[in-house]
Amino acid sequence: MMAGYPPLTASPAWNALASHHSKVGDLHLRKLFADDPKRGERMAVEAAGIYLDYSKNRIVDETLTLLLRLADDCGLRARIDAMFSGEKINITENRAVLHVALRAPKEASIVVDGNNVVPDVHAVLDRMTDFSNQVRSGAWIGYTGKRIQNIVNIGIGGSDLGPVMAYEALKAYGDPALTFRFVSNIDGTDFAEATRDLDPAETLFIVSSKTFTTLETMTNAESAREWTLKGLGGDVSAVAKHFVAVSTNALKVSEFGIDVANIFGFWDWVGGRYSLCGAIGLSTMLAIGPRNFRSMLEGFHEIDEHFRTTPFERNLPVLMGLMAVWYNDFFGAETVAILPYEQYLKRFPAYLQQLTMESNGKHVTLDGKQVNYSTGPIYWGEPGTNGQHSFYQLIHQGTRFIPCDFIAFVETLNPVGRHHDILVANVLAQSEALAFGRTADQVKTEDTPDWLVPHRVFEGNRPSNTILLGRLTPNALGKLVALYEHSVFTQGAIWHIDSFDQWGVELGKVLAQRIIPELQSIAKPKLQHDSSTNALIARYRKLRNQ
Ligand code: G6Q
Repeated sequence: MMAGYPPLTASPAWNALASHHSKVGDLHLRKLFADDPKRGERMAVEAAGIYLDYSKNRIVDETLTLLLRLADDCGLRARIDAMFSGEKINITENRAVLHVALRAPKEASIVVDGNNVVPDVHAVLDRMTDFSNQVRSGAWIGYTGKRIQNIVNIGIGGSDLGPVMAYEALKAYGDPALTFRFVSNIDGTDFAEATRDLDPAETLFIVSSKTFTTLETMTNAESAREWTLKGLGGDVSAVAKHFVAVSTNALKVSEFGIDVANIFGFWDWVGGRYSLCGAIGLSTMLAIGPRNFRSMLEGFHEIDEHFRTTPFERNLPVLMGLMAVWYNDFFGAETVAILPYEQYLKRFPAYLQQLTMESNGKHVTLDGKQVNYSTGPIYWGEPGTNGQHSFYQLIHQGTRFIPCDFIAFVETLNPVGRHHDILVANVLAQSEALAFGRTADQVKTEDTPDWLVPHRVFEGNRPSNTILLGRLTPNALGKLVALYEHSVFTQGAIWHIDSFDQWGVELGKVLAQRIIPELQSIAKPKLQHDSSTNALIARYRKLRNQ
C-alpha cells in the first residue's frame, strides 16, 4: 500500500524546498516584517475558534507554496480521505485508524469491514453516560453501601496520558466532591501514594487497558484488588462494585474478575494515544460530566471536519504540520517546544510527547525502506511563565534552533487580580523577543559596557507559532488536541511513514519479562545477557538478599 510514491527526497517539491531553503533560510524575521508591514495579519488563519499566527516563522510566501506542493506530491489529500473512510492505513498492524469515528455525530456513517461503526461508538458513549450519571449522583454505591467519592484510573501510555491531561486541563469543570487519581507506573510508589489516604469503601477503580495484558496495568490492578478486598473484608463480590474496565479484551477482563456488565469497550481501530474520546475517557466523563464530555467531542469533531474539508492553504493542522516538516528537514531542527500559557495545560506537553513521538518516531517508510531524512522531532515543554525562568535562556541565546508553539487563551477561568493580562503580556513578549532579538546597537544605547554587549545580544530569528483561543472549555480542549493529532498526521503523510504503529513500545512490553524471574528466582539463574546486564543482575540479587 502507498508504495506508488517516489522516494520523498526525489520529489520535485522536496528538491525545490531544498534550494529555496538555501536562498531564504537565513532571512531575518526583522527584515521579513520590515518589508511587509501587514505580515502579522496576513500570515494568520482563524478556524473553529482557533487563531493561528504563523507570521513569526522563517518562511516567505513561496515557502508555503512549495510546502503545499509537497503535500500534493505526497498524496496528503488521498491519505486524509483514506483515514476518514476507514481504510486500513495502519499497514503494519493491518488496522483502520478511526479515532475520528469516536467523535462523529450519531447520524454519520463510517464503515470498517462492512460495518458502520458509528452506532457502536454511540452505544458505548450512552453506557458511559449512564454509568457516569449513576456514580456522580450517588446512585452507584460501593460494597458497604457508601457512595463513591474517589476514582482511580489505572492505565499506562495511551490509557493514562490522555485521561490525566484532560482531567488536569478541565479541572475547573470537575465535580469537587469527587477525588481523582491516576496510577500508571509499575513502581509501587505510584499505587501507594495514590491510595494512601483513600477509603476502599468509597473508591472505584477504572482499569484501562486496550489489551488487558500490559504488565504495569495488570500488576497495579492486582494490587488494587488486594487493597480493596483487604479493606472490605475479603468478599470477592466487592470487586463488582469497585472495579470497572475499559478494554477491547472482554475475555481477559472477566478472567480478572470484573463483571462483564462493567466493561466499556473500544476497538482495534483506535490507537492508544488516540483513544481519549472513547471509553478511555471514562474518568474524564466522570470528572466533568457527560454534557461537558460531549462538548469536548464536538470540539474534536469540528477540527476533524476542518481538517477533512478545508483547502490546505487555510487548513490549520496542515499548515502546522508542513511548517514542522520545514524546520525538521530543512533547518535540521531537532526539537519543538510546546509552551502553553495556561496552568491547566500543565500535562499537555507530556501528552503531546506521546502523540507526536510515538506516532512519528519511525525510521522506515510504509514500504519498509530506511528513510534518508529526519522524521519526528522531539517534543517537550512546560507551561509559561515558569519555563521563562529556566530553560527559555537556551531558546533565546543558546546554539540550538528550537521552533516554539505558544498557546494562550484570551479569557482566564480564574480571574484573579491582574494576573491574566500579565500572563498574556508575557507570552506575547516572548514570541516577540525570540523573533526580533536585540542587536548590539540596541544594547549599546543602554549604557552597557563594551565587554558586556555580546552577552546581552539576542540574535532573534527564532521562530514560533502563536495559537490563541477564547477560553479553555471542554470544547476548546477537544479542538486543540485534534489540531495536533492532524498536524502529526500531516507530518507522517509527508514522511511516508506509519504514524499509527508503535513497535518500539511493543518491544518494551516483552523485554523485562525475561529478567523478572532472573531477579526473583531462589536458585541462582544462569545468566546469558551481555556482561554488563549479567553483572547488574548479579549485584541486585546479592544486595537485595543481604
Ligand atoms: C499508544 C501505545 C501505548 C499503549 C500502552 C497501554 O498508542 O500503544 O502507549 O497505550 O502501552 O496499552 P494498553 O492500553 O493495551 O494497556
